[in-house]
Amino acid sequence: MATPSSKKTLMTLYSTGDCVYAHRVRFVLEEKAMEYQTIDVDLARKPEDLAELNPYNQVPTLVDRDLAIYESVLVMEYLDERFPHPPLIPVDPISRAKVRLALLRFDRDWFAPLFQPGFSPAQVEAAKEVVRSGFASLSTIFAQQRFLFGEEMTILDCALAPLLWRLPMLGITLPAAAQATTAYMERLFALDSFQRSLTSVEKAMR
Ligand SMILES: N[C@@H](CCC(=O)N[C@@H](CS)C(=O)NCC(=O)O)C(=O)O
Repeated sequence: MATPSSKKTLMTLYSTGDCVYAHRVRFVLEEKAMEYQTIDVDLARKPEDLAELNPYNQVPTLVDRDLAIYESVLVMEYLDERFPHPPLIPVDPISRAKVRLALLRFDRDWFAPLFQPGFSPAQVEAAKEVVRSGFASLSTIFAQQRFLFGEEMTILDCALAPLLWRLPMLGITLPAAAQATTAYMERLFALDSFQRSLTSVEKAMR
């Protein structure tokens, strides 16, 4: 019989059905085969405790026992350290630094203009072209290796997959020559963990 002390406390993810950043975290949680519960936040009427847990009052916010952690990249890193299998961050310092720098660049140059407020329509259009040509030039990498950082999946792939999923919604079409990127994208989408990460809103995006 379960005693109070043996009861498992599920992690709680504050998420929305369409948030590209929360999608990253859902993907990592599924890749790690974690059990968790989701609080589906209505951003127009946020639950009061969200601001207590996260001073920025945003999703994704993950609560793991006494810890509330936010910022999708920090949450992905925390999950990888707390649940090391399968590993999603390389072990050597130089590779780790490279992965972190790439995440920073993708967030600033690709995600921010497309998913953050404060950008003009012209900046958004310019960012779409940057993303389209960026994924096209990554084709040379995907022609040689299965994932962005090598043969194993990393948090870089977990960060990019939700953007790739949203390309049709954003009106971004990959050029025909970017076949290897398209194959990479299909490989990610075919993963059980990715399929499980999708909310009903996201399922309807494609
Ligand atoms: N840099 C943050 C961005 C999170 C973010 O922008 N979340 C949006 C939803 S996709 C949000 O909570 N917006 C409501 C608000 O800022 O008040 C991350 O990577 O987690």
